[in-house]
Amino acid sequence: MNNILETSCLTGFIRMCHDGWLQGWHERNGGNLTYRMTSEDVAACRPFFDETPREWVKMGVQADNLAGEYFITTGSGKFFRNVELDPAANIGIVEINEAGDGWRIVWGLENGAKPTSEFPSHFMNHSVRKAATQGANRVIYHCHATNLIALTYVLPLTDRDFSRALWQSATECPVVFPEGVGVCPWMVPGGADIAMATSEKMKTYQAAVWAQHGLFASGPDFDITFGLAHTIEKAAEIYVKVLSTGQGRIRQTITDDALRAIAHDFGVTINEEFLD
Ligand code: 2HA
Ligand code: ZN
Repeated sequence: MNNILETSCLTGFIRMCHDGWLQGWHERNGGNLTYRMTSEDVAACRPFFDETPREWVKMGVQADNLAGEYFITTGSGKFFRNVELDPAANIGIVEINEAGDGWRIVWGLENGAKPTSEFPSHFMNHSVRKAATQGANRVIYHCHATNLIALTYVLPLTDRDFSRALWQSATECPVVFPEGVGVCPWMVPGGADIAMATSEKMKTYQAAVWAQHGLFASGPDFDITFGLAHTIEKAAEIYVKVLSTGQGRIRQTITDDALRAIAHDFGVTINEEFLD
């Protein structure tokens, strides 16, 4: 291999950034993506790492189970739209220190760029999802999914209300996220508080809604994570159309027993707390 951009981890990462841009979820510098690399990914990329890594930077959050890990991350203030055109300027690879509380850039993020402003949230979510999935989770994705954001103005901001509205809006939803989704109230982005609130939700859920802001989604690989975000946003779009065309009146929907029947036939455990 002659070029780090030919590695499967970077081609997959860049493709997902472009896919998100094509969906319209990444206006300006909106959204961010991180991927926890496997040891094979690190071995394939290491020959292309900078000769001298950059300075260690403390994060304000800490996780023992991520000490020594490597992440691919989008850059702070960078536009998803530009990632494919110039990966090394818009994304990079960071190494986490042995204390699990700091990062340093080992590749990319050229010209003084930094990891995403949401790196603390991504980091805490990686820690929680890594533990919850016995190491399977590797991707955390934040996007400004339009219809989902719209719903945070009209639905009660509870896990139950959002989970039910999404499940009822597309028959595949209870199969894709049978545990439901978490909802965080509006919070200032970029800091440790929103990181902690989101990671609390991600102990139970694969995805969390940020009121008046967007979606946090997790998964084992790029396809599953993007597919989860896509499924949630598609269901939100349907629900927005249902509310709009019916002027708020819903004539019929998927019943709770029908949701149970889907879960039964597809072999998933639906969160009974959210069913009547
Ligand atoms: O990267 O989306 O939440 C910009 C954002 C912050
Ligand atoms: Zn955002």
